[in-house]
Amino acid sequence: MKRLGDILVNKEPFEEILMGNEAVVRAMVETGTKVVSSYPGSPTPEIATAIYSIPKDLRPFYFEFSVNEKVAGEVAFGSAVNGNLSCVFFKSVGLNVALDSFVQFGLMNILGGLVVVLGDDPGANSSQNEQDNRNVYKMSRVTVFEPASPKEAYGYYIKAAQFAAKENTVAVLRLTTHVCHARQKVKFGRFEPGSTPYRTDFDRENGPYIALTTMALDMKRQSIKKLHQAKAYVKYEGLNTVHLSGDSHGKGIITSGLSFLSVMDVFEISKFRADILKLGMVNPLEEECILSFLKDHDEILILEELDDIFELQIKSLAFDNALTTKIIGKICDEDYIGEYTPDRTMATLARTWPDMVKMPENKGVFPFEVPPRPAQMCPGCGHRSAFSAIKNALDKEDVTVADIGCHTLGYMPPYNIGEILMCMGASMGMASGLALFNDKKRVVAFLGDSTFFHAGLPGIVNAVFNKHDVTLIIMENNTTAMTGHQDHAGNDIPIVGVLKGLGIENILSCDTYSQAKLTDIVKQSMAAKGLSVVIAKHPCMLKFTRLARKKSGFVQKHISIDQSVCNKTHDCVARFGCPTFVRNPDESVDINTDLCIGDGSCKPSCPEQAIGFGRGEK
Ligand SMILES: Cc1ncc(C[n+]2csc(CCOP(=O)(O)OP(=O)(O)O)c2C)c(N)n1
Repeated sequence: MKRLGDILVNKEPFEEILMGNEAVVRAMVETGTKVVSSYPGSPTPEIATAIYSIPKDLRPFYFEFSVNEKVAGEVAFGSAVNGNLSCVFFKSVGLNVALDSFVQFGLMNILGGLVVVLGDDPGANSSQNEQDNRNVYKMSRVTVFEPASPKEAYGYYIKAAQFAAKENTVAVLRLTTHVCHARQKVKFGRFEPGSTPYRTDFDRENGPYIALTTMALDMKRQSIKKLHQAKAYVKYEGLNTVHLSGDSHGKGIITSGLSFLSVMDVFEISKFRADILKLGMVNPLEEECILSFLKDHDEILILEELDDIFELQIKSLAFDNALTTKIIGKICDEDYIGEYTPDRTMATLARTWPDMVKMPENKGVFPFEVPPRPAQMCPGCGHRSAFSAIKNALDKEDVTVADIGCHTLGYMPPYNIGEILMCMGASMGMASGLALFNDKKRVVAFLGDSTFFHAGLPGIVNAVFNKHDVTLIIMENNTTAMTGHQDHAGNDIPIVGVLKGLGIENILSCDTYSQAKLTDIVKQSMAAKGLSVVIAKHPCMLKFTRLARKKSGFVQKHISIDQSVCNKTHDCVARFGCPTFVRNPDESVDINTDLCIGDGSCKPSCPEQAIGFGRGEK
């Protein structure tokens, strides 16, 4: 079988089953995208995995993980005003970080063209909220393409790139979780290596590039004009498509993206039919096709996940044109929440047209039972050892402030550390606020090492500058673990050096497996005034063991329990909480050797010292 990296740079057209995220990379290759940047986040990190699968000497573009989404966007933009077709990709909430720059993109004359691939996450499958970024696109006056499948993700990237390059502007490719992760057979086109050189043509004459005073208003006029061009483009390319059923009884559905596929799934198992207008460009809305669809139907259901973005625009369009078509949108609070799965879509159709659509009795459209899988730290995770040790340093009334990353899981039993969580890098600022006028409770903030560079630094600088009394614990595992082990700036820039450079004097650090020492230094740190920092280090063991297993001569170690010593206090299960431990009905404890990585981090958890390595192991 051919490797993904080779497939992605194939010169000849080919057909292959690829994930949506992978198909997007092939589109980058074919369109001559020259600079790509990102900060990792689900549902888009597999785009980077696919890029890395292409050997560096064959990769036809430059790729970097930037320190955060804002910088990533600026890098891609800078290269695009140099004349290159560029791309930045990140997750839904990444747009909040990038926003200060993102709102300016539409104002600029972007010589080469810029594509922003944005992974929205209806259902908050892997995000702290399920924000609908379509709200932002309208404000930012950007053109947005929304595919429903991997095949369309590939095709729409190409369209977005063509439009952006033609109009010297920015275009967004709006992906959602299942479009990113679905697999589909896709027909790919030709790739001509070397046909697009890197360009460095920035010239201020191509501007204005200084978005100030009256120039900002002229630039806004330009951005409005480009939206008109977008409407012409979508019409010309036929990206908004009408699917006639021939049996619709005057009923129509306006939808886009994954909701379109859910309607098709419902059609497959029911006799109900309606005509569909599928919007391929979701900002701006091209009014002509919508108006003619409205005029051709008596009743229209607008089926859109999350917010009522289409609904409000389409209702106002109908009002302005004095149309009498009945338009049905969201009717209750729940309609704004979660993914429009086939089940959910069928229920919505049955609610809208009860005479024509019936929900199957007692079961959904797809009656699969998926067992719940609560998140948990991996066996050997250094964060577990850290929380186990830090818990011993905390008093009941101390306040612990979480941040985003694998270490967020400290909020779960048995540790219950991290009582408030907002977004990346927010722990330090929140902790500072919590510490104000607070003599009774000590405040401890947590921060991952990737997040330290991403958005953590301003909060730390603020705490130094304003002399806040907080203990910050940096959970240093040398990787961006939760999103799949991407490198970050901390791999080259020592965090301790940065902290010292900020004038922080009270910095202690230790390996998290040295639990007694860690408890001790956290206590010391919490006794200090001002900002004190503990660096709790241990490499991510999932990454470490994966690499170790690939080395020749690797021998898998295991932990064993000396049953003659174990007195069933269950500290290993109840206080340390490694999933490797199995508590038997007779109260004895065993090791699940399929999970155990034999690192020994659990040994200090047993007061009887019943935990040791397997026979002959150290
Ligand atoms: C603004 C934003 N960008 C990206 C993400 C995705 N994300 C969730 S956890 C995480 C990793 C954080 O890494 P680190 O701080 O090193 O903590 P670790 O997971 O390694 O413990 C990322 C990037 C996010 N939630 N928000």
